[in-house]
Amino acid sequence: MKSKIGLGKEEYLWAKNRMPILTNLVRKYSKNRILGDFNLGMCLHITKETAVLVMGLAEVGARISLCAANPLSSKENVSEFLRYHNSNVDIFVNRQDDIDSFYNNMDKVLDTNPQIVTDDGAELHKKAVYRDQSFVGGTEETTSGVNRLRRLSNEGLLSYPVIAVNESLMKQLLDNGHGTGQSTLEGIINTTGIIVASKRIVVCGYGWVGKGVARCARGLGAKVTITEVEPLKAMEAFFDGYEVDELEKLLSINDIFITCTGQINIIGREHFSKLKDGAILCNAGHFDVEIDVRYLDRIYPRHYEPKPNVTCYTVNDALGKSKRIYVMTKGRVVNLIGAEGNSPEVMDISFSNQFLAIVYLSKMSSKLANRVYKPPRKLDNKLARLALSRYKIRIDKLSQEQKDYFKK
Ligand code: RBV
Repeated sequence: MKSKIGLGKEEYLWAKNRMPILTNLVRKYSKNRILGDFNLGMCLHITKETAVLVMGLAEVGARISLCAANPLSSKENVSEFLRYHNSNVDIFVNRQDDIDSFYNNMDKVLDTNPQIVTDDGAELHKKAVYRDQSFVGGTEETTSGVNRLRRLSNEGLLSYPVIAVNESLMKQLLDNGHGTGQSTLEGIINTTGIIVASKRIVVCGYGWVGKGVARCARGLGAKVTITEVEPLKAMEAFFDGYEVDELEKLLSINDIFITCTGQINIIGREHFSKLKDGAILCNAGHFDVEIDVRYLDRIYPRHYEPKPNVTCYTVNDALGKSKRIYVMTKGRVVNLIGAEGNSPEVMDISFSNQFLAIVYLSKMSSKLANRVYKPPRKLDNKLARLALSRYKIRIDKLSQEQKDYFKK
């Protein structure tokens, strides 16, 4: 039987072979060890794709301390592989779902005095603020994290520059817009084994992630309805051909609810008893706050797990009739816990962005203010060209006459 380390290595290599953009960047920068002796603190989902990023950073000279961005998303084989395969990588990850050690591990990463921190969800950034700890700079991978960092920045609490990798258009298009949609449906299918075709699915939130989830669900044959609070996004969803309605009206007639909002209590105590028997609830947003699982656990302590990653609660409706509702992956990121997260091809773009942002900070941070920066469009264009050449797609060039016409 193969060891966990051996299996982790195979997964790492599988991902690496599908992440050529990042691998080429690493090759290019490893000659002069561009991050030579730089100390990086990282809080990311510990997946095979993250292993490719971390091993790449070690190859260009960095020393890395890594902890998990979610108490349930770490892939054990991968963390075992990282633990034993690179002396430049320290990995702090414990038994799954142990919330105390999850946060303690962030402290352990910060205790190593990193010069640059990379986060997914801004928990590490937030902890650094509490600890009054500063860095050369930081990066942030996800929408919820960037929103938090902007709040910290507005309150004048940010003491170092942060590059919001999430706001690169390439990241939003591919990772948020396509990757998460597919991996969310994978999470639901892997975990429950249901057929999606014919199901009535509600997608709460029509941002980048909601759009991708809705598209994938519709592509698999579901009847999709969107809920929104922003009129422009609701109009967009309507003209993309979806039903749009208030959640309250949808509770009793839909089979699956997927939250993609970044907000709290999207499906809360006032909703559970109105759901139909057998309804499935899951969350694709970064934090486990969108479905009020804490309320369910408190009020229905006799819940049980009919299968891994599915919790069944029996609730009574207004007429006293009991029904079962199923919450997936404890209301946490269904795409990373129920499946493997976004595909290596998608993470190739996201993590190339991270890699370039870290290299940029290592050289340029003294020229930056203590605020949140959007990656420059120039970088997006560069990554788009690299991605097009990876897929052997050629595009046209403007003629001189056309360039002159634009100047007029
Ligand atoms: N995400 N990482 C993976 N396979 O490592 N999959 C998804 C992976 C990131 C993604 O970039 C998103 O912004 C974030 O997880 C949400 O926490």
